[in-house]
Amino acid sequence: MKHSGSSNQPSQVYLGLGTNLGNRLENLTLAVEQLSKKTTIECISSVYETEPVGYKEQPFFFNAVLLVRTELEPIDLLGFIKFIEDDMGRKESFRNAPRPIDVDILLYNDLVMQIEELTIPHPRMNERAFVLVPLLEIAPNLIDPISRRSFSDLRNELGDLDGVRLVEGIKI
Ligand code: PH2
Ligand code: MG
Ligand code: MG
Repeated sequence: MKHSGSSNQPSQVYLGLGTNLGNRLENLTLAVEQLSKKTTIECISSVYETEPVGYKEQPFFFNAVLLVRTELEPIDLLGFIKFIEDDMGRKESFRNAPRPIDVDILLYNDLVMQIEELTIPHPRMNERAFVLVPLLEIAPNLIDPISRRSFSDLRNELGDLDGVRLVEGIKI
C-alpha cells in the first residue's frame, strides 16, 4: 500500500533524533549522514539540550527534528532506522535508557497507523517538549492528524519548557 496518495510523490516524514551517550553532536551528524542515504533531507531544526524525561538518572540529551522525503513505506523506513541505530552501537536495554542515537518516526504524511512494531504519529510526542519545540521550529503550522489540533496549541498546553534549551552556535 502506498501512503502518499495516488501520485508517486515521496512521503513527507518528520523524524525525532535523540542522543545522550558519547559525542552527542557527532552522533546527530552521523545519523543525518546515514539517513541521507535513503531519504532526502529537507529541513533540520536547531539542536536543543534537554533534560531527560522518564528515567531521570541519565545524562542530558541533544534533540533535533528533521523533515525528510522518502519513497520508503513506514515499515521499511523503520527497518532502515533500526539498522542505523544498531550500526551506531545502540544496545537494547530498557525503555528510556541512555543511547548513542534514537531515531523516532514522528509523522508520516498525515497517516495514522498502529501495528505491533510501529505507531504513527509517535504515541508520546504530544507530551514531549523535546519533540514539539524543535518540530515547531521547522513546521510552525503543522496539525496533529489525530486530534486535528495545531501542535503549537499542544505545545502551549505543556507549560513548562525549561528543560529544553536551544544550543547556540552549533548546526548539524
Ligand atoms: N527519549 C526518550 C526518553 N526520554 N528525554 C529527552 N530529554 N530526550 C529524549 O530524546 C528522550 C528522553 C525515549 O526515547
Ligand atoms: Mg524515543
Ligand atoms: Mg525510538
